[in-house]
Amino acid sequence: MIDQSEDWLPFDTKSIAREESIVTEQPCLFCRIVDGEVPSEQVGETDQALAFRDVDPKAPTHILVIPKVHVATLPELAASHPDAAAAMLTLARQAAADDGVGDAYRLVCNNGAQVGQSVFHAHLHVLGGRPMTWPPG
Ligand code: DGP
Repeated sequence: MIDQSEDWLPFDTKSIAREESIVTEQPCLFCRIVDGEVPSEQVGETDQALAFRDVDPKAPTHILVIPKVHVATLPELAASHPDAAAAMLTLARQAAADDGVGDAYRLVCNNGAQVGQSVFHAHLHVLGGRPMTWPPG
């Protein structure tokens, strides 16, 4: 009978796997932008939120507003850090006004991979500066 347990091994395989995942796990892109490790064109900041231009703009104004704290989705952020979620809305409005579109902007939150979320750090898209159709695709 083969002993399939790992008890006989002279080291703790579970803790090695844990450490390897810490080393190999990709750090969150937007956390790296918050930390300044990844450059971005910042257009606004508060103590809880950051606004910067989307690298692949879909409108003349296309700004991303993110919380500085790492939470994967906006609904989760609203539950765990409601003040940071409110700060995002305030900063979105300010960033749109500063970008010259006043209060005529669309806020988009792609919540979940199935509807287009590709970065799992909560964010709002602030879109403006051109006519928009409804419903979105
Ligand atoms: P979403 O697909 O809803 O998760 O939006 C993520 C957005 O992030 C997408 O519109 C492109 C943008 N993005 C991805 N990588 C970068 C980056 O390195 N810098 C900036 N400024 N935006 C990025």
